[in-house]
Amino acid sequence: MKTSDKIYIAGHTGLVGSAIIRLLEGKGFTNIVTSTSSNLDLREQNQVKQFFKKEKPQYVFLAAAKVGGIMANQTYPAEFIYDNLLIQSNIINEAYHNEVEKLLFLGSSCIYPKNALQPIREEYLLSDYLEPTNDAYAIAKIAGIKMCQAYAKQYGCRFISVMPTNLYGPCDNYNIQNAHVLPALIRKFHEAKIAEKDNVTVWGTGSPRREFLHVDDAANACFFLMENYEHTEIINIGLGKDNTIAEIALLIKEITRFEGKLVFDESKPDGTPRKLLNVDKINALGWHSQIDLENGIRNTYTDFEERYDYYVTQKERTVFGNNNV
Ligand code: GFB
Repeated sequence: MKTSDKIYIAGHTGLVGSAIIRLLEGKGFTNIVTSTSSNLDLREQNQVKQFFKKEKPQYVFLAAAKVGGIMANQTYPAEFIYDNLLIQSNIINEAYHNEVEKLLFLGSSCIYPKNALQPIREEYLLSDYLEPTNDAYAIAKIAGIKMCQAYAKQYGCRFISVMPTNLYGPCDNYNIQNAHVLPALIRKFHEAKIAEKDNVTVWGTGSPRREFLHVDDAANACFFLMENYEHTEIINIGLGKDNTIAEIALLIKEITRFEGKLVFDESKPDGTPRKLLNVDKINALGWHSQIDLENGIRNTYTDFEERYDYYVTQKERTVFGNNNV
């Protein structure tokens, strides 16, 4: 990509989209196109058609999706499947009709089977049953992958699909009911410290294992793959290490300097027992993550403290522009 190329970031206000914009601007890209959801509803076919016809982007990062944590996925499966199928189908189809040079579609590690062998290799896709708490979202993302592959096969489109692990960082969703675990716990511990509470509730048993990648690393990987990856097979993005939720909670407790106890609420779902991606494929191409978990969470907590009022007053952000895959 040249710095003058026209690049559309779908989902630019979300976790991933905003990180891609920070990265591109830092590299001197000057022709970035975005549109807010009040000006362009990506679920509306005709609006997306008009937008592509007018803007004619050369490259597309498809980071727009309806996303949320385990409870949001479990509570709103209809919205997760309907909105995501529409958003991605409209963008992928218009990218084809408007001769976009290359498109990168962001999937999610929840596309893999619930009981997949660990670390999860790309070829385990569709080899077994999905985790039921997020199967509607996962099916939508799998449809997006298959759509990119079908357009590549039938029309020769350069549409690639990348599968990031659980992400965190600036511009996340901090709405406790709908958020992913990391932002939810940052907010819970921070507010418990301020209110001098003696405990914080962590959902589930604390035993599930998750891999967390800082979103600036994920954005960096997306840029790298846009430049260096030409295959239709999916490719994982992760750092290759995981932790239990209890370990993550203890780390956040330490970083936020909360002095009380953790209480595990086992009435809340654990979700899939383990999600650790095999990242041999992207590592072999020459990309490696740069931000370790502790520094990444410290940086995220500093951003959260500095922009606390913004994060807690913002409208509920499950519709992405807010991608946290
Ligand atoms: O991040 P999370 O909501 O999503 O939850 P998943 C991860 C784990 O953290 C689960 C536990 O075992 C939760 O029970 N947990 C503990 C909490 N305390 C909390 C809390 O306060 N809030 C939340 N949210 N969890 C999502 C999928 O699965 O991962 C999405 O539902 C997407 O589709 C995303 O793929 C990356 O990792 O379980």
